[in-house]
Amino acid sequence: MGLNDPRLLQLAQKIYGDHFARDGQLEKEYDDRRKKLMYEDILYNISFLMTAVHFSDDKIFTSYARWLYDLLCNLMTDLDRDRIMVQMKDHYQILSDSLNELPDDLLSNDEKETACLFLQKAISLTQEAVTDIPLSDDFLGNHLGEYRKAFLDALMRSKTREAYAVIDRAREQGVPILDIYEGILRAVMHEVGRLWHMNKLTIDKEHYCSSVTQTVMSRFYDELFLQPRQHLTLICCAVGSELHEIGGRMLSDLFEHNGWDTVYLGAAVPEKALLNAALEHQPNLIALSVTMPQHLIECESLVRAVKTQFPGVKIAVGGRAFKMTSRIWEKWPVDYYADTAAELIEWSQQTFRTNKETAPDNSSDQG
Ligand code: B12
Repeated sequence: MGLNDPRLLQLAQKIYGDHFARDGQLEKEYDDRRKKLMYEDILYNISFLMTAVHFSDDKIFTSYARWLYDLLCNLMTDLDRDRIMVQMKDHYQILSDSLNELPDDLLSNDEKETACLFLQKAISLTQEAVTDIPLSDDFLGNHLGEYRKAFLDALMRSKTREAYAVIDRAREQGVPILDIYEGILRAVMHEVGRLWHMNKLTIDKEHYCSSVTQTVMSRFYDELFLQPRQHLTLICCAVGSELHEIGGRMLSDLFEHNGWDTVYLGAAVPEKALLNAALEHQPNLIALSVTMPQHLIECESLVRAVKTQFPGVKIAVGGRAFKMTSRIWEKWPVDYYADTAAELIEWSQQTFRTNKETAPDNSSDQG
């Protein structure tokens, strides 16, 4: 078995051609530099495979396949891990299908069989590697860790139905909606952000994770909107040109689940629009969400405008941006800051119950 044999170069050229013929996307994803590197990699792959077969040691090939997958994920950060997996899987399959074309003096029939076996192992481990990423320490260290991991794994592999099934299972197994929202979905989205920051996840995958998370939440709407009413109104939104809106939406949904009437205005709400909404809906509480610190200036202006025009309305602020400050909310006329929706709900239960109990009951005077 000669690694420098010209027939191996021919094999590499065939594999290269077959791969482009099989997968129309490659032409768009690979510029000339990538094409050159791909061809070189095919030669490397063949030589590692031949070496592994020579020693009858699959690890020589599989450990290389794992290393190569990680390398490609780190180099081609415009492509998702699952897309790179598909490319590698196709490559190993085409290589496997092409081995028969090699003459026996280069690779005997037994060796071809062994090579095919090693290639199937490389395919399996590359498929598994899509979700094999170091996660942050506290991500799994909680009773909801198993659901978090399964939901994130499904998202990483773009398996929407599987992602839904994980959350359905959690609900069936008695996990309360509050824990599904703040214990699973929030934790997964924060992990998604960390993975994006570490270049382990593309922007389009981050968008996909956001949209699936939002549709998962909307699947609870029948349950959320059927709770007994408390006759209290919440307006919630994300301020400035803030596009991060899942946190605000989550908070609003959880208030609805607690019997509040909620008016959720979504992302990037201008000051005037919020003030109009406050006039129309006469809320008891306005919750403002800020994720990017550059929207804090608009948030402060909004807080002051609301307090001036609607002095009786309580205002709460929250979101990631506040965690990046030295407790800036203490300098603003806000009634409450909280890290989670659960904390704000608890505070509201105390605050508005007390208000109701201490409020003068004028009903008999009017009778
Ligand atoms: C999803 C996401 C997006 C989506 C948003 C989609 C959508 N429809 O909302 C998209 C793709 C649009 C996006 C865009 C960007 N993003 Co982004 N994004 C995220 C990500 C991964 C998750 C956000 C999320 O949904 N979290 C889940 C919710 C449930 O959690 P939460 O927002 O923290 O809300 C909870 C609490 O904070 C609290 N809370 C929230 N609001 C309020 C309000 C009150 C009153 C209270 C009491 C509590 C409260 O309760 C909520 C429930 O527990 C974060 C990572 C992260 N750590 O958050 C990055 C992240 C916020 N994004 C980041 C960046 C850099 C960007 C972009 C600039 C670039 C990019 N990634 O594409 C743009 C900027 C867009 C813009 N103009 O605003 C950075 C910000 C870094 C920084 N320096 O601040 C992060 C942290 C990613 C990272 N690790 O670097 N992003």
